[in-house]
Amino acid sequence: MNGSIHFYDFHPPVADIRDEVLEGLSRRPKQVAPKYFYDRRGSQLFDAITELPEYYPTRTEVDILESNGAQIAELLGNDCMLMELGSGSSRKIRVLLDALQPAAYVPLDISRAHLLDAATTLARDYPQIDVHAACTDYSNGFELPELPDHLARAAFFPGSSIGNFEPDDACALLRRVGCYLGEGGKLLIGVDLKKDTSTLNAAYNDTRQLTAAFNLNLLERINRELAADFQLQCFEHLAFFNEQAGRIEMHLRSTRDQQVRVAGQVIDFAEGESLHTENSYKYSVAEFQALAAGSGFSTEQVWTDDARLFSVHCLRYSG
Ligand code: AVI
Repeated sequence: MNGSIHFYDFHPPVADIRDEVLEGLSRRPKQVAPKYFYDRRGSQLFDAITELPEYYPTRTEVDILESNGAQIAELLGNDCMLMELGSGSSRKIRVLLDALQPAAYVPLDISRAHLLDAATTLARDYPQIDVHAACTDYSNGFELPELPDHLARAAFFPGSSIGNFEPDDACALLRRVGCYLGEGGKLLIGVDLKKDTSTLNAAYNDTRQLTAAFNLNLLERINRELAADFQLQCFEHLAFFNEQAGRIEMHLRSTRDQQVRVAGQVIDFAEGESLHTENSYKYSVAEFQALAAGSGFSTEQVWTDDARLFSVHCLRYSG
């Protein structure tokens, strides 16, 4: 059988990005959504972060997937159409493709160049699988191509990217995934677990400062795409676990009073003022199961590593 590759571009237009960034900069505290980290360089930096000794989530999740591939395949079923949210460099999916042998793979990602590279390589390496790659902001509605409707649907949402959404938004997103899957559809989702604060803080403050570079690259992207003049040396990376909220927060803190132009508007920053760039919620297994239940999913199976750093849940949508 010969697989084929289809590419669908639903990337938001620059005007939408400008409006959303300006709206975030007008808030108190200022904020920009983490989805804007992922231009080509941001995606490359994120890939490098996943290899860092301090950043345990990726290797732990891959270990869990590799150790439980046969059982995962049994629960998700072969020959399905497997959608992946936030596919990035599509590395983890290889473990699943090997175990599951789906008929079609539907990677969704907001980073166009990264998605295209990854989907092309994957289609070459797995010629028996049809690849339908869609560049889309899945956090904001669910724009999808026309897809074959004769295959059972399953979804994979790895990396604890669900933690980058506010709990209410996470619920709404899971509900949309459920509607796409239909009743009985399976979702395999990776969720980072609550743990000691020092391990969490180290994962977002690595000694090579790749996370700092990833955070600051957001300003470089805004400079390039929205005719802005952020001076990167006048902002510093700040990341810490907010125990009360149960999340890592990332910020860019202004090191001086300054004015920045963004798309023709002047934005004032006071010394010490922060631009909030990301939340990364951490859940206990029970907390996440409750969130999933609120979105119409029941738990079929949960796997964790021995140190209970990370969890992978197989969920079933019941509407
Ligand atoms: C993509 N996401 C799950 C990562 C996280 O851990 O929240 C993004 C990240 N931010 C800093 N390091 C990694």
